[in-house]
Amino acid sequence: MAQTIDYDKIKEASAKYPKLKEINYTYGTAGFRMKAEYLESVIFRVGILGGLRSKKLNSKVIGIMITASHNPEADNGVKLVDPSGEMLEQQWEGYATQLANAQSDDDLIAVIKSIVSENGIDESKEASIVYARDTRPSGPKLVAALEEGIKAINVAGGNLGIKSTPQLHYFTYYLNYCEKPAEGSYEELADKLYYEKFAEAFHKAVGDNPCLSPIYIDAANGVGAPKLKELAEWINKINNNVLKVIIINDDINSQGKLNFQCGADYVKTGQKPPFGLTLTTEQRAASLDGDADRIVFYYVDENRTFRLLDGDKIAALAAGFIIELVKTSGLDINVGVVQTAYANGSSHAYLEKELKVPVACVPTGVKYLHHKAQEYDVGVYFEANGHGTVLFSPNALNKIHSAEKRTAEQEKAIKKLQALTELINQTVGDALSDLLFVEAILINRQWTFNQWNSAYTDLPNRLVKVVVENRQIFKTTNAERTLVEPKGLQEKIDKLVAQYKDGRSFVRPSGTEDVVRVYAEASTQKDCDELAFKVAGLVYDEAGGTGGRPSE
Ligand code: G16
Repeated sequence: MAQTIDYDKIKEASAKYPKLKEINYTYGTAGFRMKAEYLESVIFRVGILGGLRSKKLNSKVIGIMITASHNPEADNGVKLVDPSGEMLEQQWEGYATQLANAQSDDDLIAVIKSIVSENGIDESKEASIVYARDTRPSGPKLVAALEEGIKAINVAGGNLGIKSTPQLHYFTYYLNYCEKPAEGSYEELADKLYYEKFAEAFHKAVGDNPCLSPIYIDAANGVGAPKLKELAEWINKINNNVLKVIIINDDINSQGKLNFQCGADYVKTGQKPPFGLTLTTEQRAASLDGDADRIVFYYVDENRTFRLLDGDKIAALAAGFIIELVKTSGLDINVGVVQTAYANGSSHAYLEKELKVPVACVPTGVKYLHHKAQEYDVGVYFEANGHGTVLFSPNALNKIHSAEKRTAEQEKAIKKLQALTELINQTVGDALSDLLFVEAILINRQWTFNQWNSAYTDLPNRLVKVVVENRQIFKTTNAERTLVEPKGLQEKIDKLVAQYKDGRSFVRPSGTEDVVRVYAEASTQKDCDELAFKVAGLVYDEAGGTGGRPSE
């Protein structure tokens, strides 16, 4: 069927989804994200953009995910996924913003036409989109708007139903680059192929090593709960003794529970366990976020102190294990780590000085980390908030999968590396794949969380949110570590930081929430808290703070 764009049809359909006049939309850190009631017109238009992108890329399948991940339940959001399963190319983020802000239906048509002409898009190309949503109550209505957009541009759409964000990324990649899927609905296949792949890879990576104690998983009352349950069933179908997960905060049906007092963001920011979990010494636990693309681990040590094993610790564990395997295997492969400004100073020092691995720092957002990580043979990237993965370049994969004539020890290391390449979801950070990856390394090492944690000691750190009138006035440089605007504010922050031993602080506007984030670290928790709230107070006073002034 020829799929020429019918502009009258788009205009007619668009009349049902008028743009809200007062809102200026921005494609941010992870797509459009805000209160769900403002999103219908945006999501209708994202359906159209997905069709254009697919036509532009020679009919490759484009993914669209409706989620607001770690945000409160009342928010929602949408992002596009490129055919390789990676985030949308940045130039097209600009098109997304232009489309979302087109005021009238005529403006919308004009923007579509300009995208078509700038990109030399052949309107008659076939195009297809797959889409999914998380468990938010606003999801079905937004899916309906998306479907109208997809229909208006006359494109094939495959509804995957409720999925985790990484499942959507993986399935998009699978449809474009793997064998044609067997018969069956996409909704079922997207689960089956995902579970099968990661369950088998986990067994390979674990080998005959004994499993560890059970791990409590706080699923943030989100999509991770049913998906992890099913994944664990697949794993234990192969060998019943290898993974013991106890899932808590798994209520996806009661309103108001998603990410509320639980989940990876709550635990990382508050540095405390989620609601509903009391840990005894050495009991192991982890928290996912609302769409299961991040994970942080934690436990309580023998002094009853809460210990967080965040994205920095995951990066250290993964890089340490991979470097050791690469050395043993004798393969000529380089390893690098990518972090953001939120990486703890101690983790940076550990990676550079102890593991002697190059470390790059980029702005917040998986898209930045992912691209930087592609510069290494093996690029390990994790944001401190638990979002990340490991990328194996085609060169590394080739060496790992075709190595010949090796000693038994080298052979073993290569087999392990092979398994790891399959176990990690290389399309995007994935809480479930990361959980299996971490667990496999710990099983291989037979380490407790305490042993994992002992690699280095975090500098005390604190994250504070400040609500301001307009967060767009905050402009940063130097991988978000320095404020350029509002003018003069950085100098004032520097003066405060200089008063504290090992002090460091930076300020940046969030790309997913309507807040400015303040990060601080210092040699003691007291100093660090003091510094964080002094900087937050400064931001509040000098840059239009609203609501309450931040206080401890
Ligand atoms: C998203 C992004 C992450 C980012 C986080 C917070 O995560 O994918 O890369 O770290 O937002 O971003 P910001 O500080 O700009 O609000 P998620 O899990 O919410 O999709």
